[in-house]
Amino acid sequence: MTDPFYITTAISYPNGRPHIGHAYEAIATDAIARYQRQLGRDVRFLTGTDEHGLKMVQEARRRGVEPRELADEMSGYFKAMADALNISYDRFIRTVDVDHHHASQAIWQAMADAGDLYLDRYEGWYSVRDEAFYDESELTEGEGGGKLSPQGTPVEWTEEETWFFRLSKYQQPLLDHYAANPEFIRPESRRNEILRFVEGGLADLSVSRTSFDWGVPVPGSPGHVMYVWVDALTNYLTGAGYPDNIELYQDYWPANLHIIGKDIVRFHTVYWPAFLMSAKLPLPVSVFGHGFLLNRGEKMSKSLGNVTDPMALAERHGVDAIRYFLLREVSFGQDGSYSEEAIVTRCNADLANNLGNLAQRSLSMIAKNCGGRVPEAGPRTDAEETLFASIDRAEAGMHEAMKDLAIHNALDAIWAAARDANQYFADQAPWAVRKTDPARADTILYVTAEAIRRIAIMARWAVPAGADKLLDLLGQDGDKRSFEALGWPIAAGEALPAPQGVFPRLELAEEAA
Ligand code: ME8
Repeated sequence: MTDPFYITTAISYPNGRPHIGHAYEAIATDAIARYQRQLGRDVRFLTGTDEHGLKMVQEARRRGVEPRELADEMSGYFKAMADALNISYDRFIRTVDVDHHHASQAIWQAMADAGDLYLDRYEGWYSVRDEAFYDESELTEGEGGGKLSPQGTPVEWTEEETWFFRLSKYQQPLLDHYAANPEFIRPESRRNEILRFVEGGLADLSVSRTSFDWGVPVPGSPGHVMYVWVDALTNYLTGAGYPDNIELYQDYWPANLHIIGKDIVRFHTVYWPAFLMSAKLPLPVSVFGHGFLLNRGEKMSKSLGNVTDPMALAERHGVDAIRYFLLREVSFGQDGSYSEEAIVTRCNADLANNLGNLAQRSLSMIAKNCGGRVPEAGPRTDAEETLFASIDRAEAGMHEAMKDLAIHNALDAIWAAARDANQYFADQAPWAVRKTDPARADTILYVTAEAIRRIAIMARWAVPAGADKLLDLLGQDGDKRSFEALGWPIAAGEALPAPQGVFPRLELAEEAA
């Protein structure tokens, strides 16, 4: 396998429909996956749903259905969202899949063989909303007198016989791993948080449940199902063929990048590597904890009634607009805020007025004045040199930013070139120049088309539909859209299809205005 790159999202709980936070994570991960493909890497991209656990059991009970029925229905909405948002996953995994049960039991057996599992009685606090155990010292007093987890969710006292995993044994190996691999936890702020947590000591972890049966059965231990996070984390291995599909596994494990939200960094950078160490499996290269999306600066919640349906937003404004807004406006790694006004303002400025308008004007002139063929370019002036230097800078800036997964900075770099291309077109005014110097007007149109081509290739991983439409309008085949193709200038004489609008202007919806 040449240069494999295995990337994953978290798998979402399908106890309700997807919200915009789920859409954000899928879009950001997809952008990185597409970027890596354009670099020429052999990308495998996994996403899906996390269907076991008490949270699902309780929601199903509330609705008067079986957990499986709830999971089937809601998982369908997550898959439909991924498809609608142009998420280029290779597999949509469901933790009810047969091969996933098999993988979970295999890693369990490996941890048992390592002597890391023992039966004992669990007595402690559990948050169903977080599907997490908490130490008494981590809890705070809620307003109603009940105790709250560090995430602000209610906890309940739990007592049952369960299997335990010797997490305590892995404190030092984990600290050693963090020290030797600074890239393992990103960004830096999350890394520091985890270092402090692990340095504080690790208690063994309860990893099975006996009070309900909606989960992966523990091998050889009737009545026990695995703690939902044990099977959930294992999805990344299932998606790489573990344990039976040796070929897939050898190609893609260990994963290069797990993209997850900031609330579940502990599971991914403490429990997960400890399970893998115990099972003697290689660790993922990097875990990146992104921030949370806030609705006009406020946390989304059902009780506030401000949970946004990403599908409705995408239907109203278009998929590329939602993708571009979230990727450009939120500093990747930090929290970000969205509102309809902000989406409309940002997308009209960058997509419609800037790139879309430039393409529409220049391609219409090529259609009208150059017989619909890319014109010949004559000698370049300083104006052309300056524009191409700006595009070169954008390319370098994009790659530099993406090394740190600074997606927003990568887009900022690309759009600086788009602004310069617009300025070039306005300053050079080919419509006026044509009256006195048609050859020079042709050069300006050629250079503009070439600039749009390069910008579209650079923007493709973020706004795939619109960028591909631009490349169609420029007569560029599918094999001319990787980053390598940035160095293959558009050919004069190329016959172009009739120009069409790309990136339409957005209107603010009535109710949001
Ligand atoms: O945590 N903004 O599932 P989940 C941005 N099943 N991201 C958000 C968000 C918001 N407002 N709300 C949630 C789970 N997320 C587990 C994961 S992985 C082996 C198991 C992110 O449906 C959240 O941080 O609660 C997580 O990465 C993902 O959405 C799924 O959240």
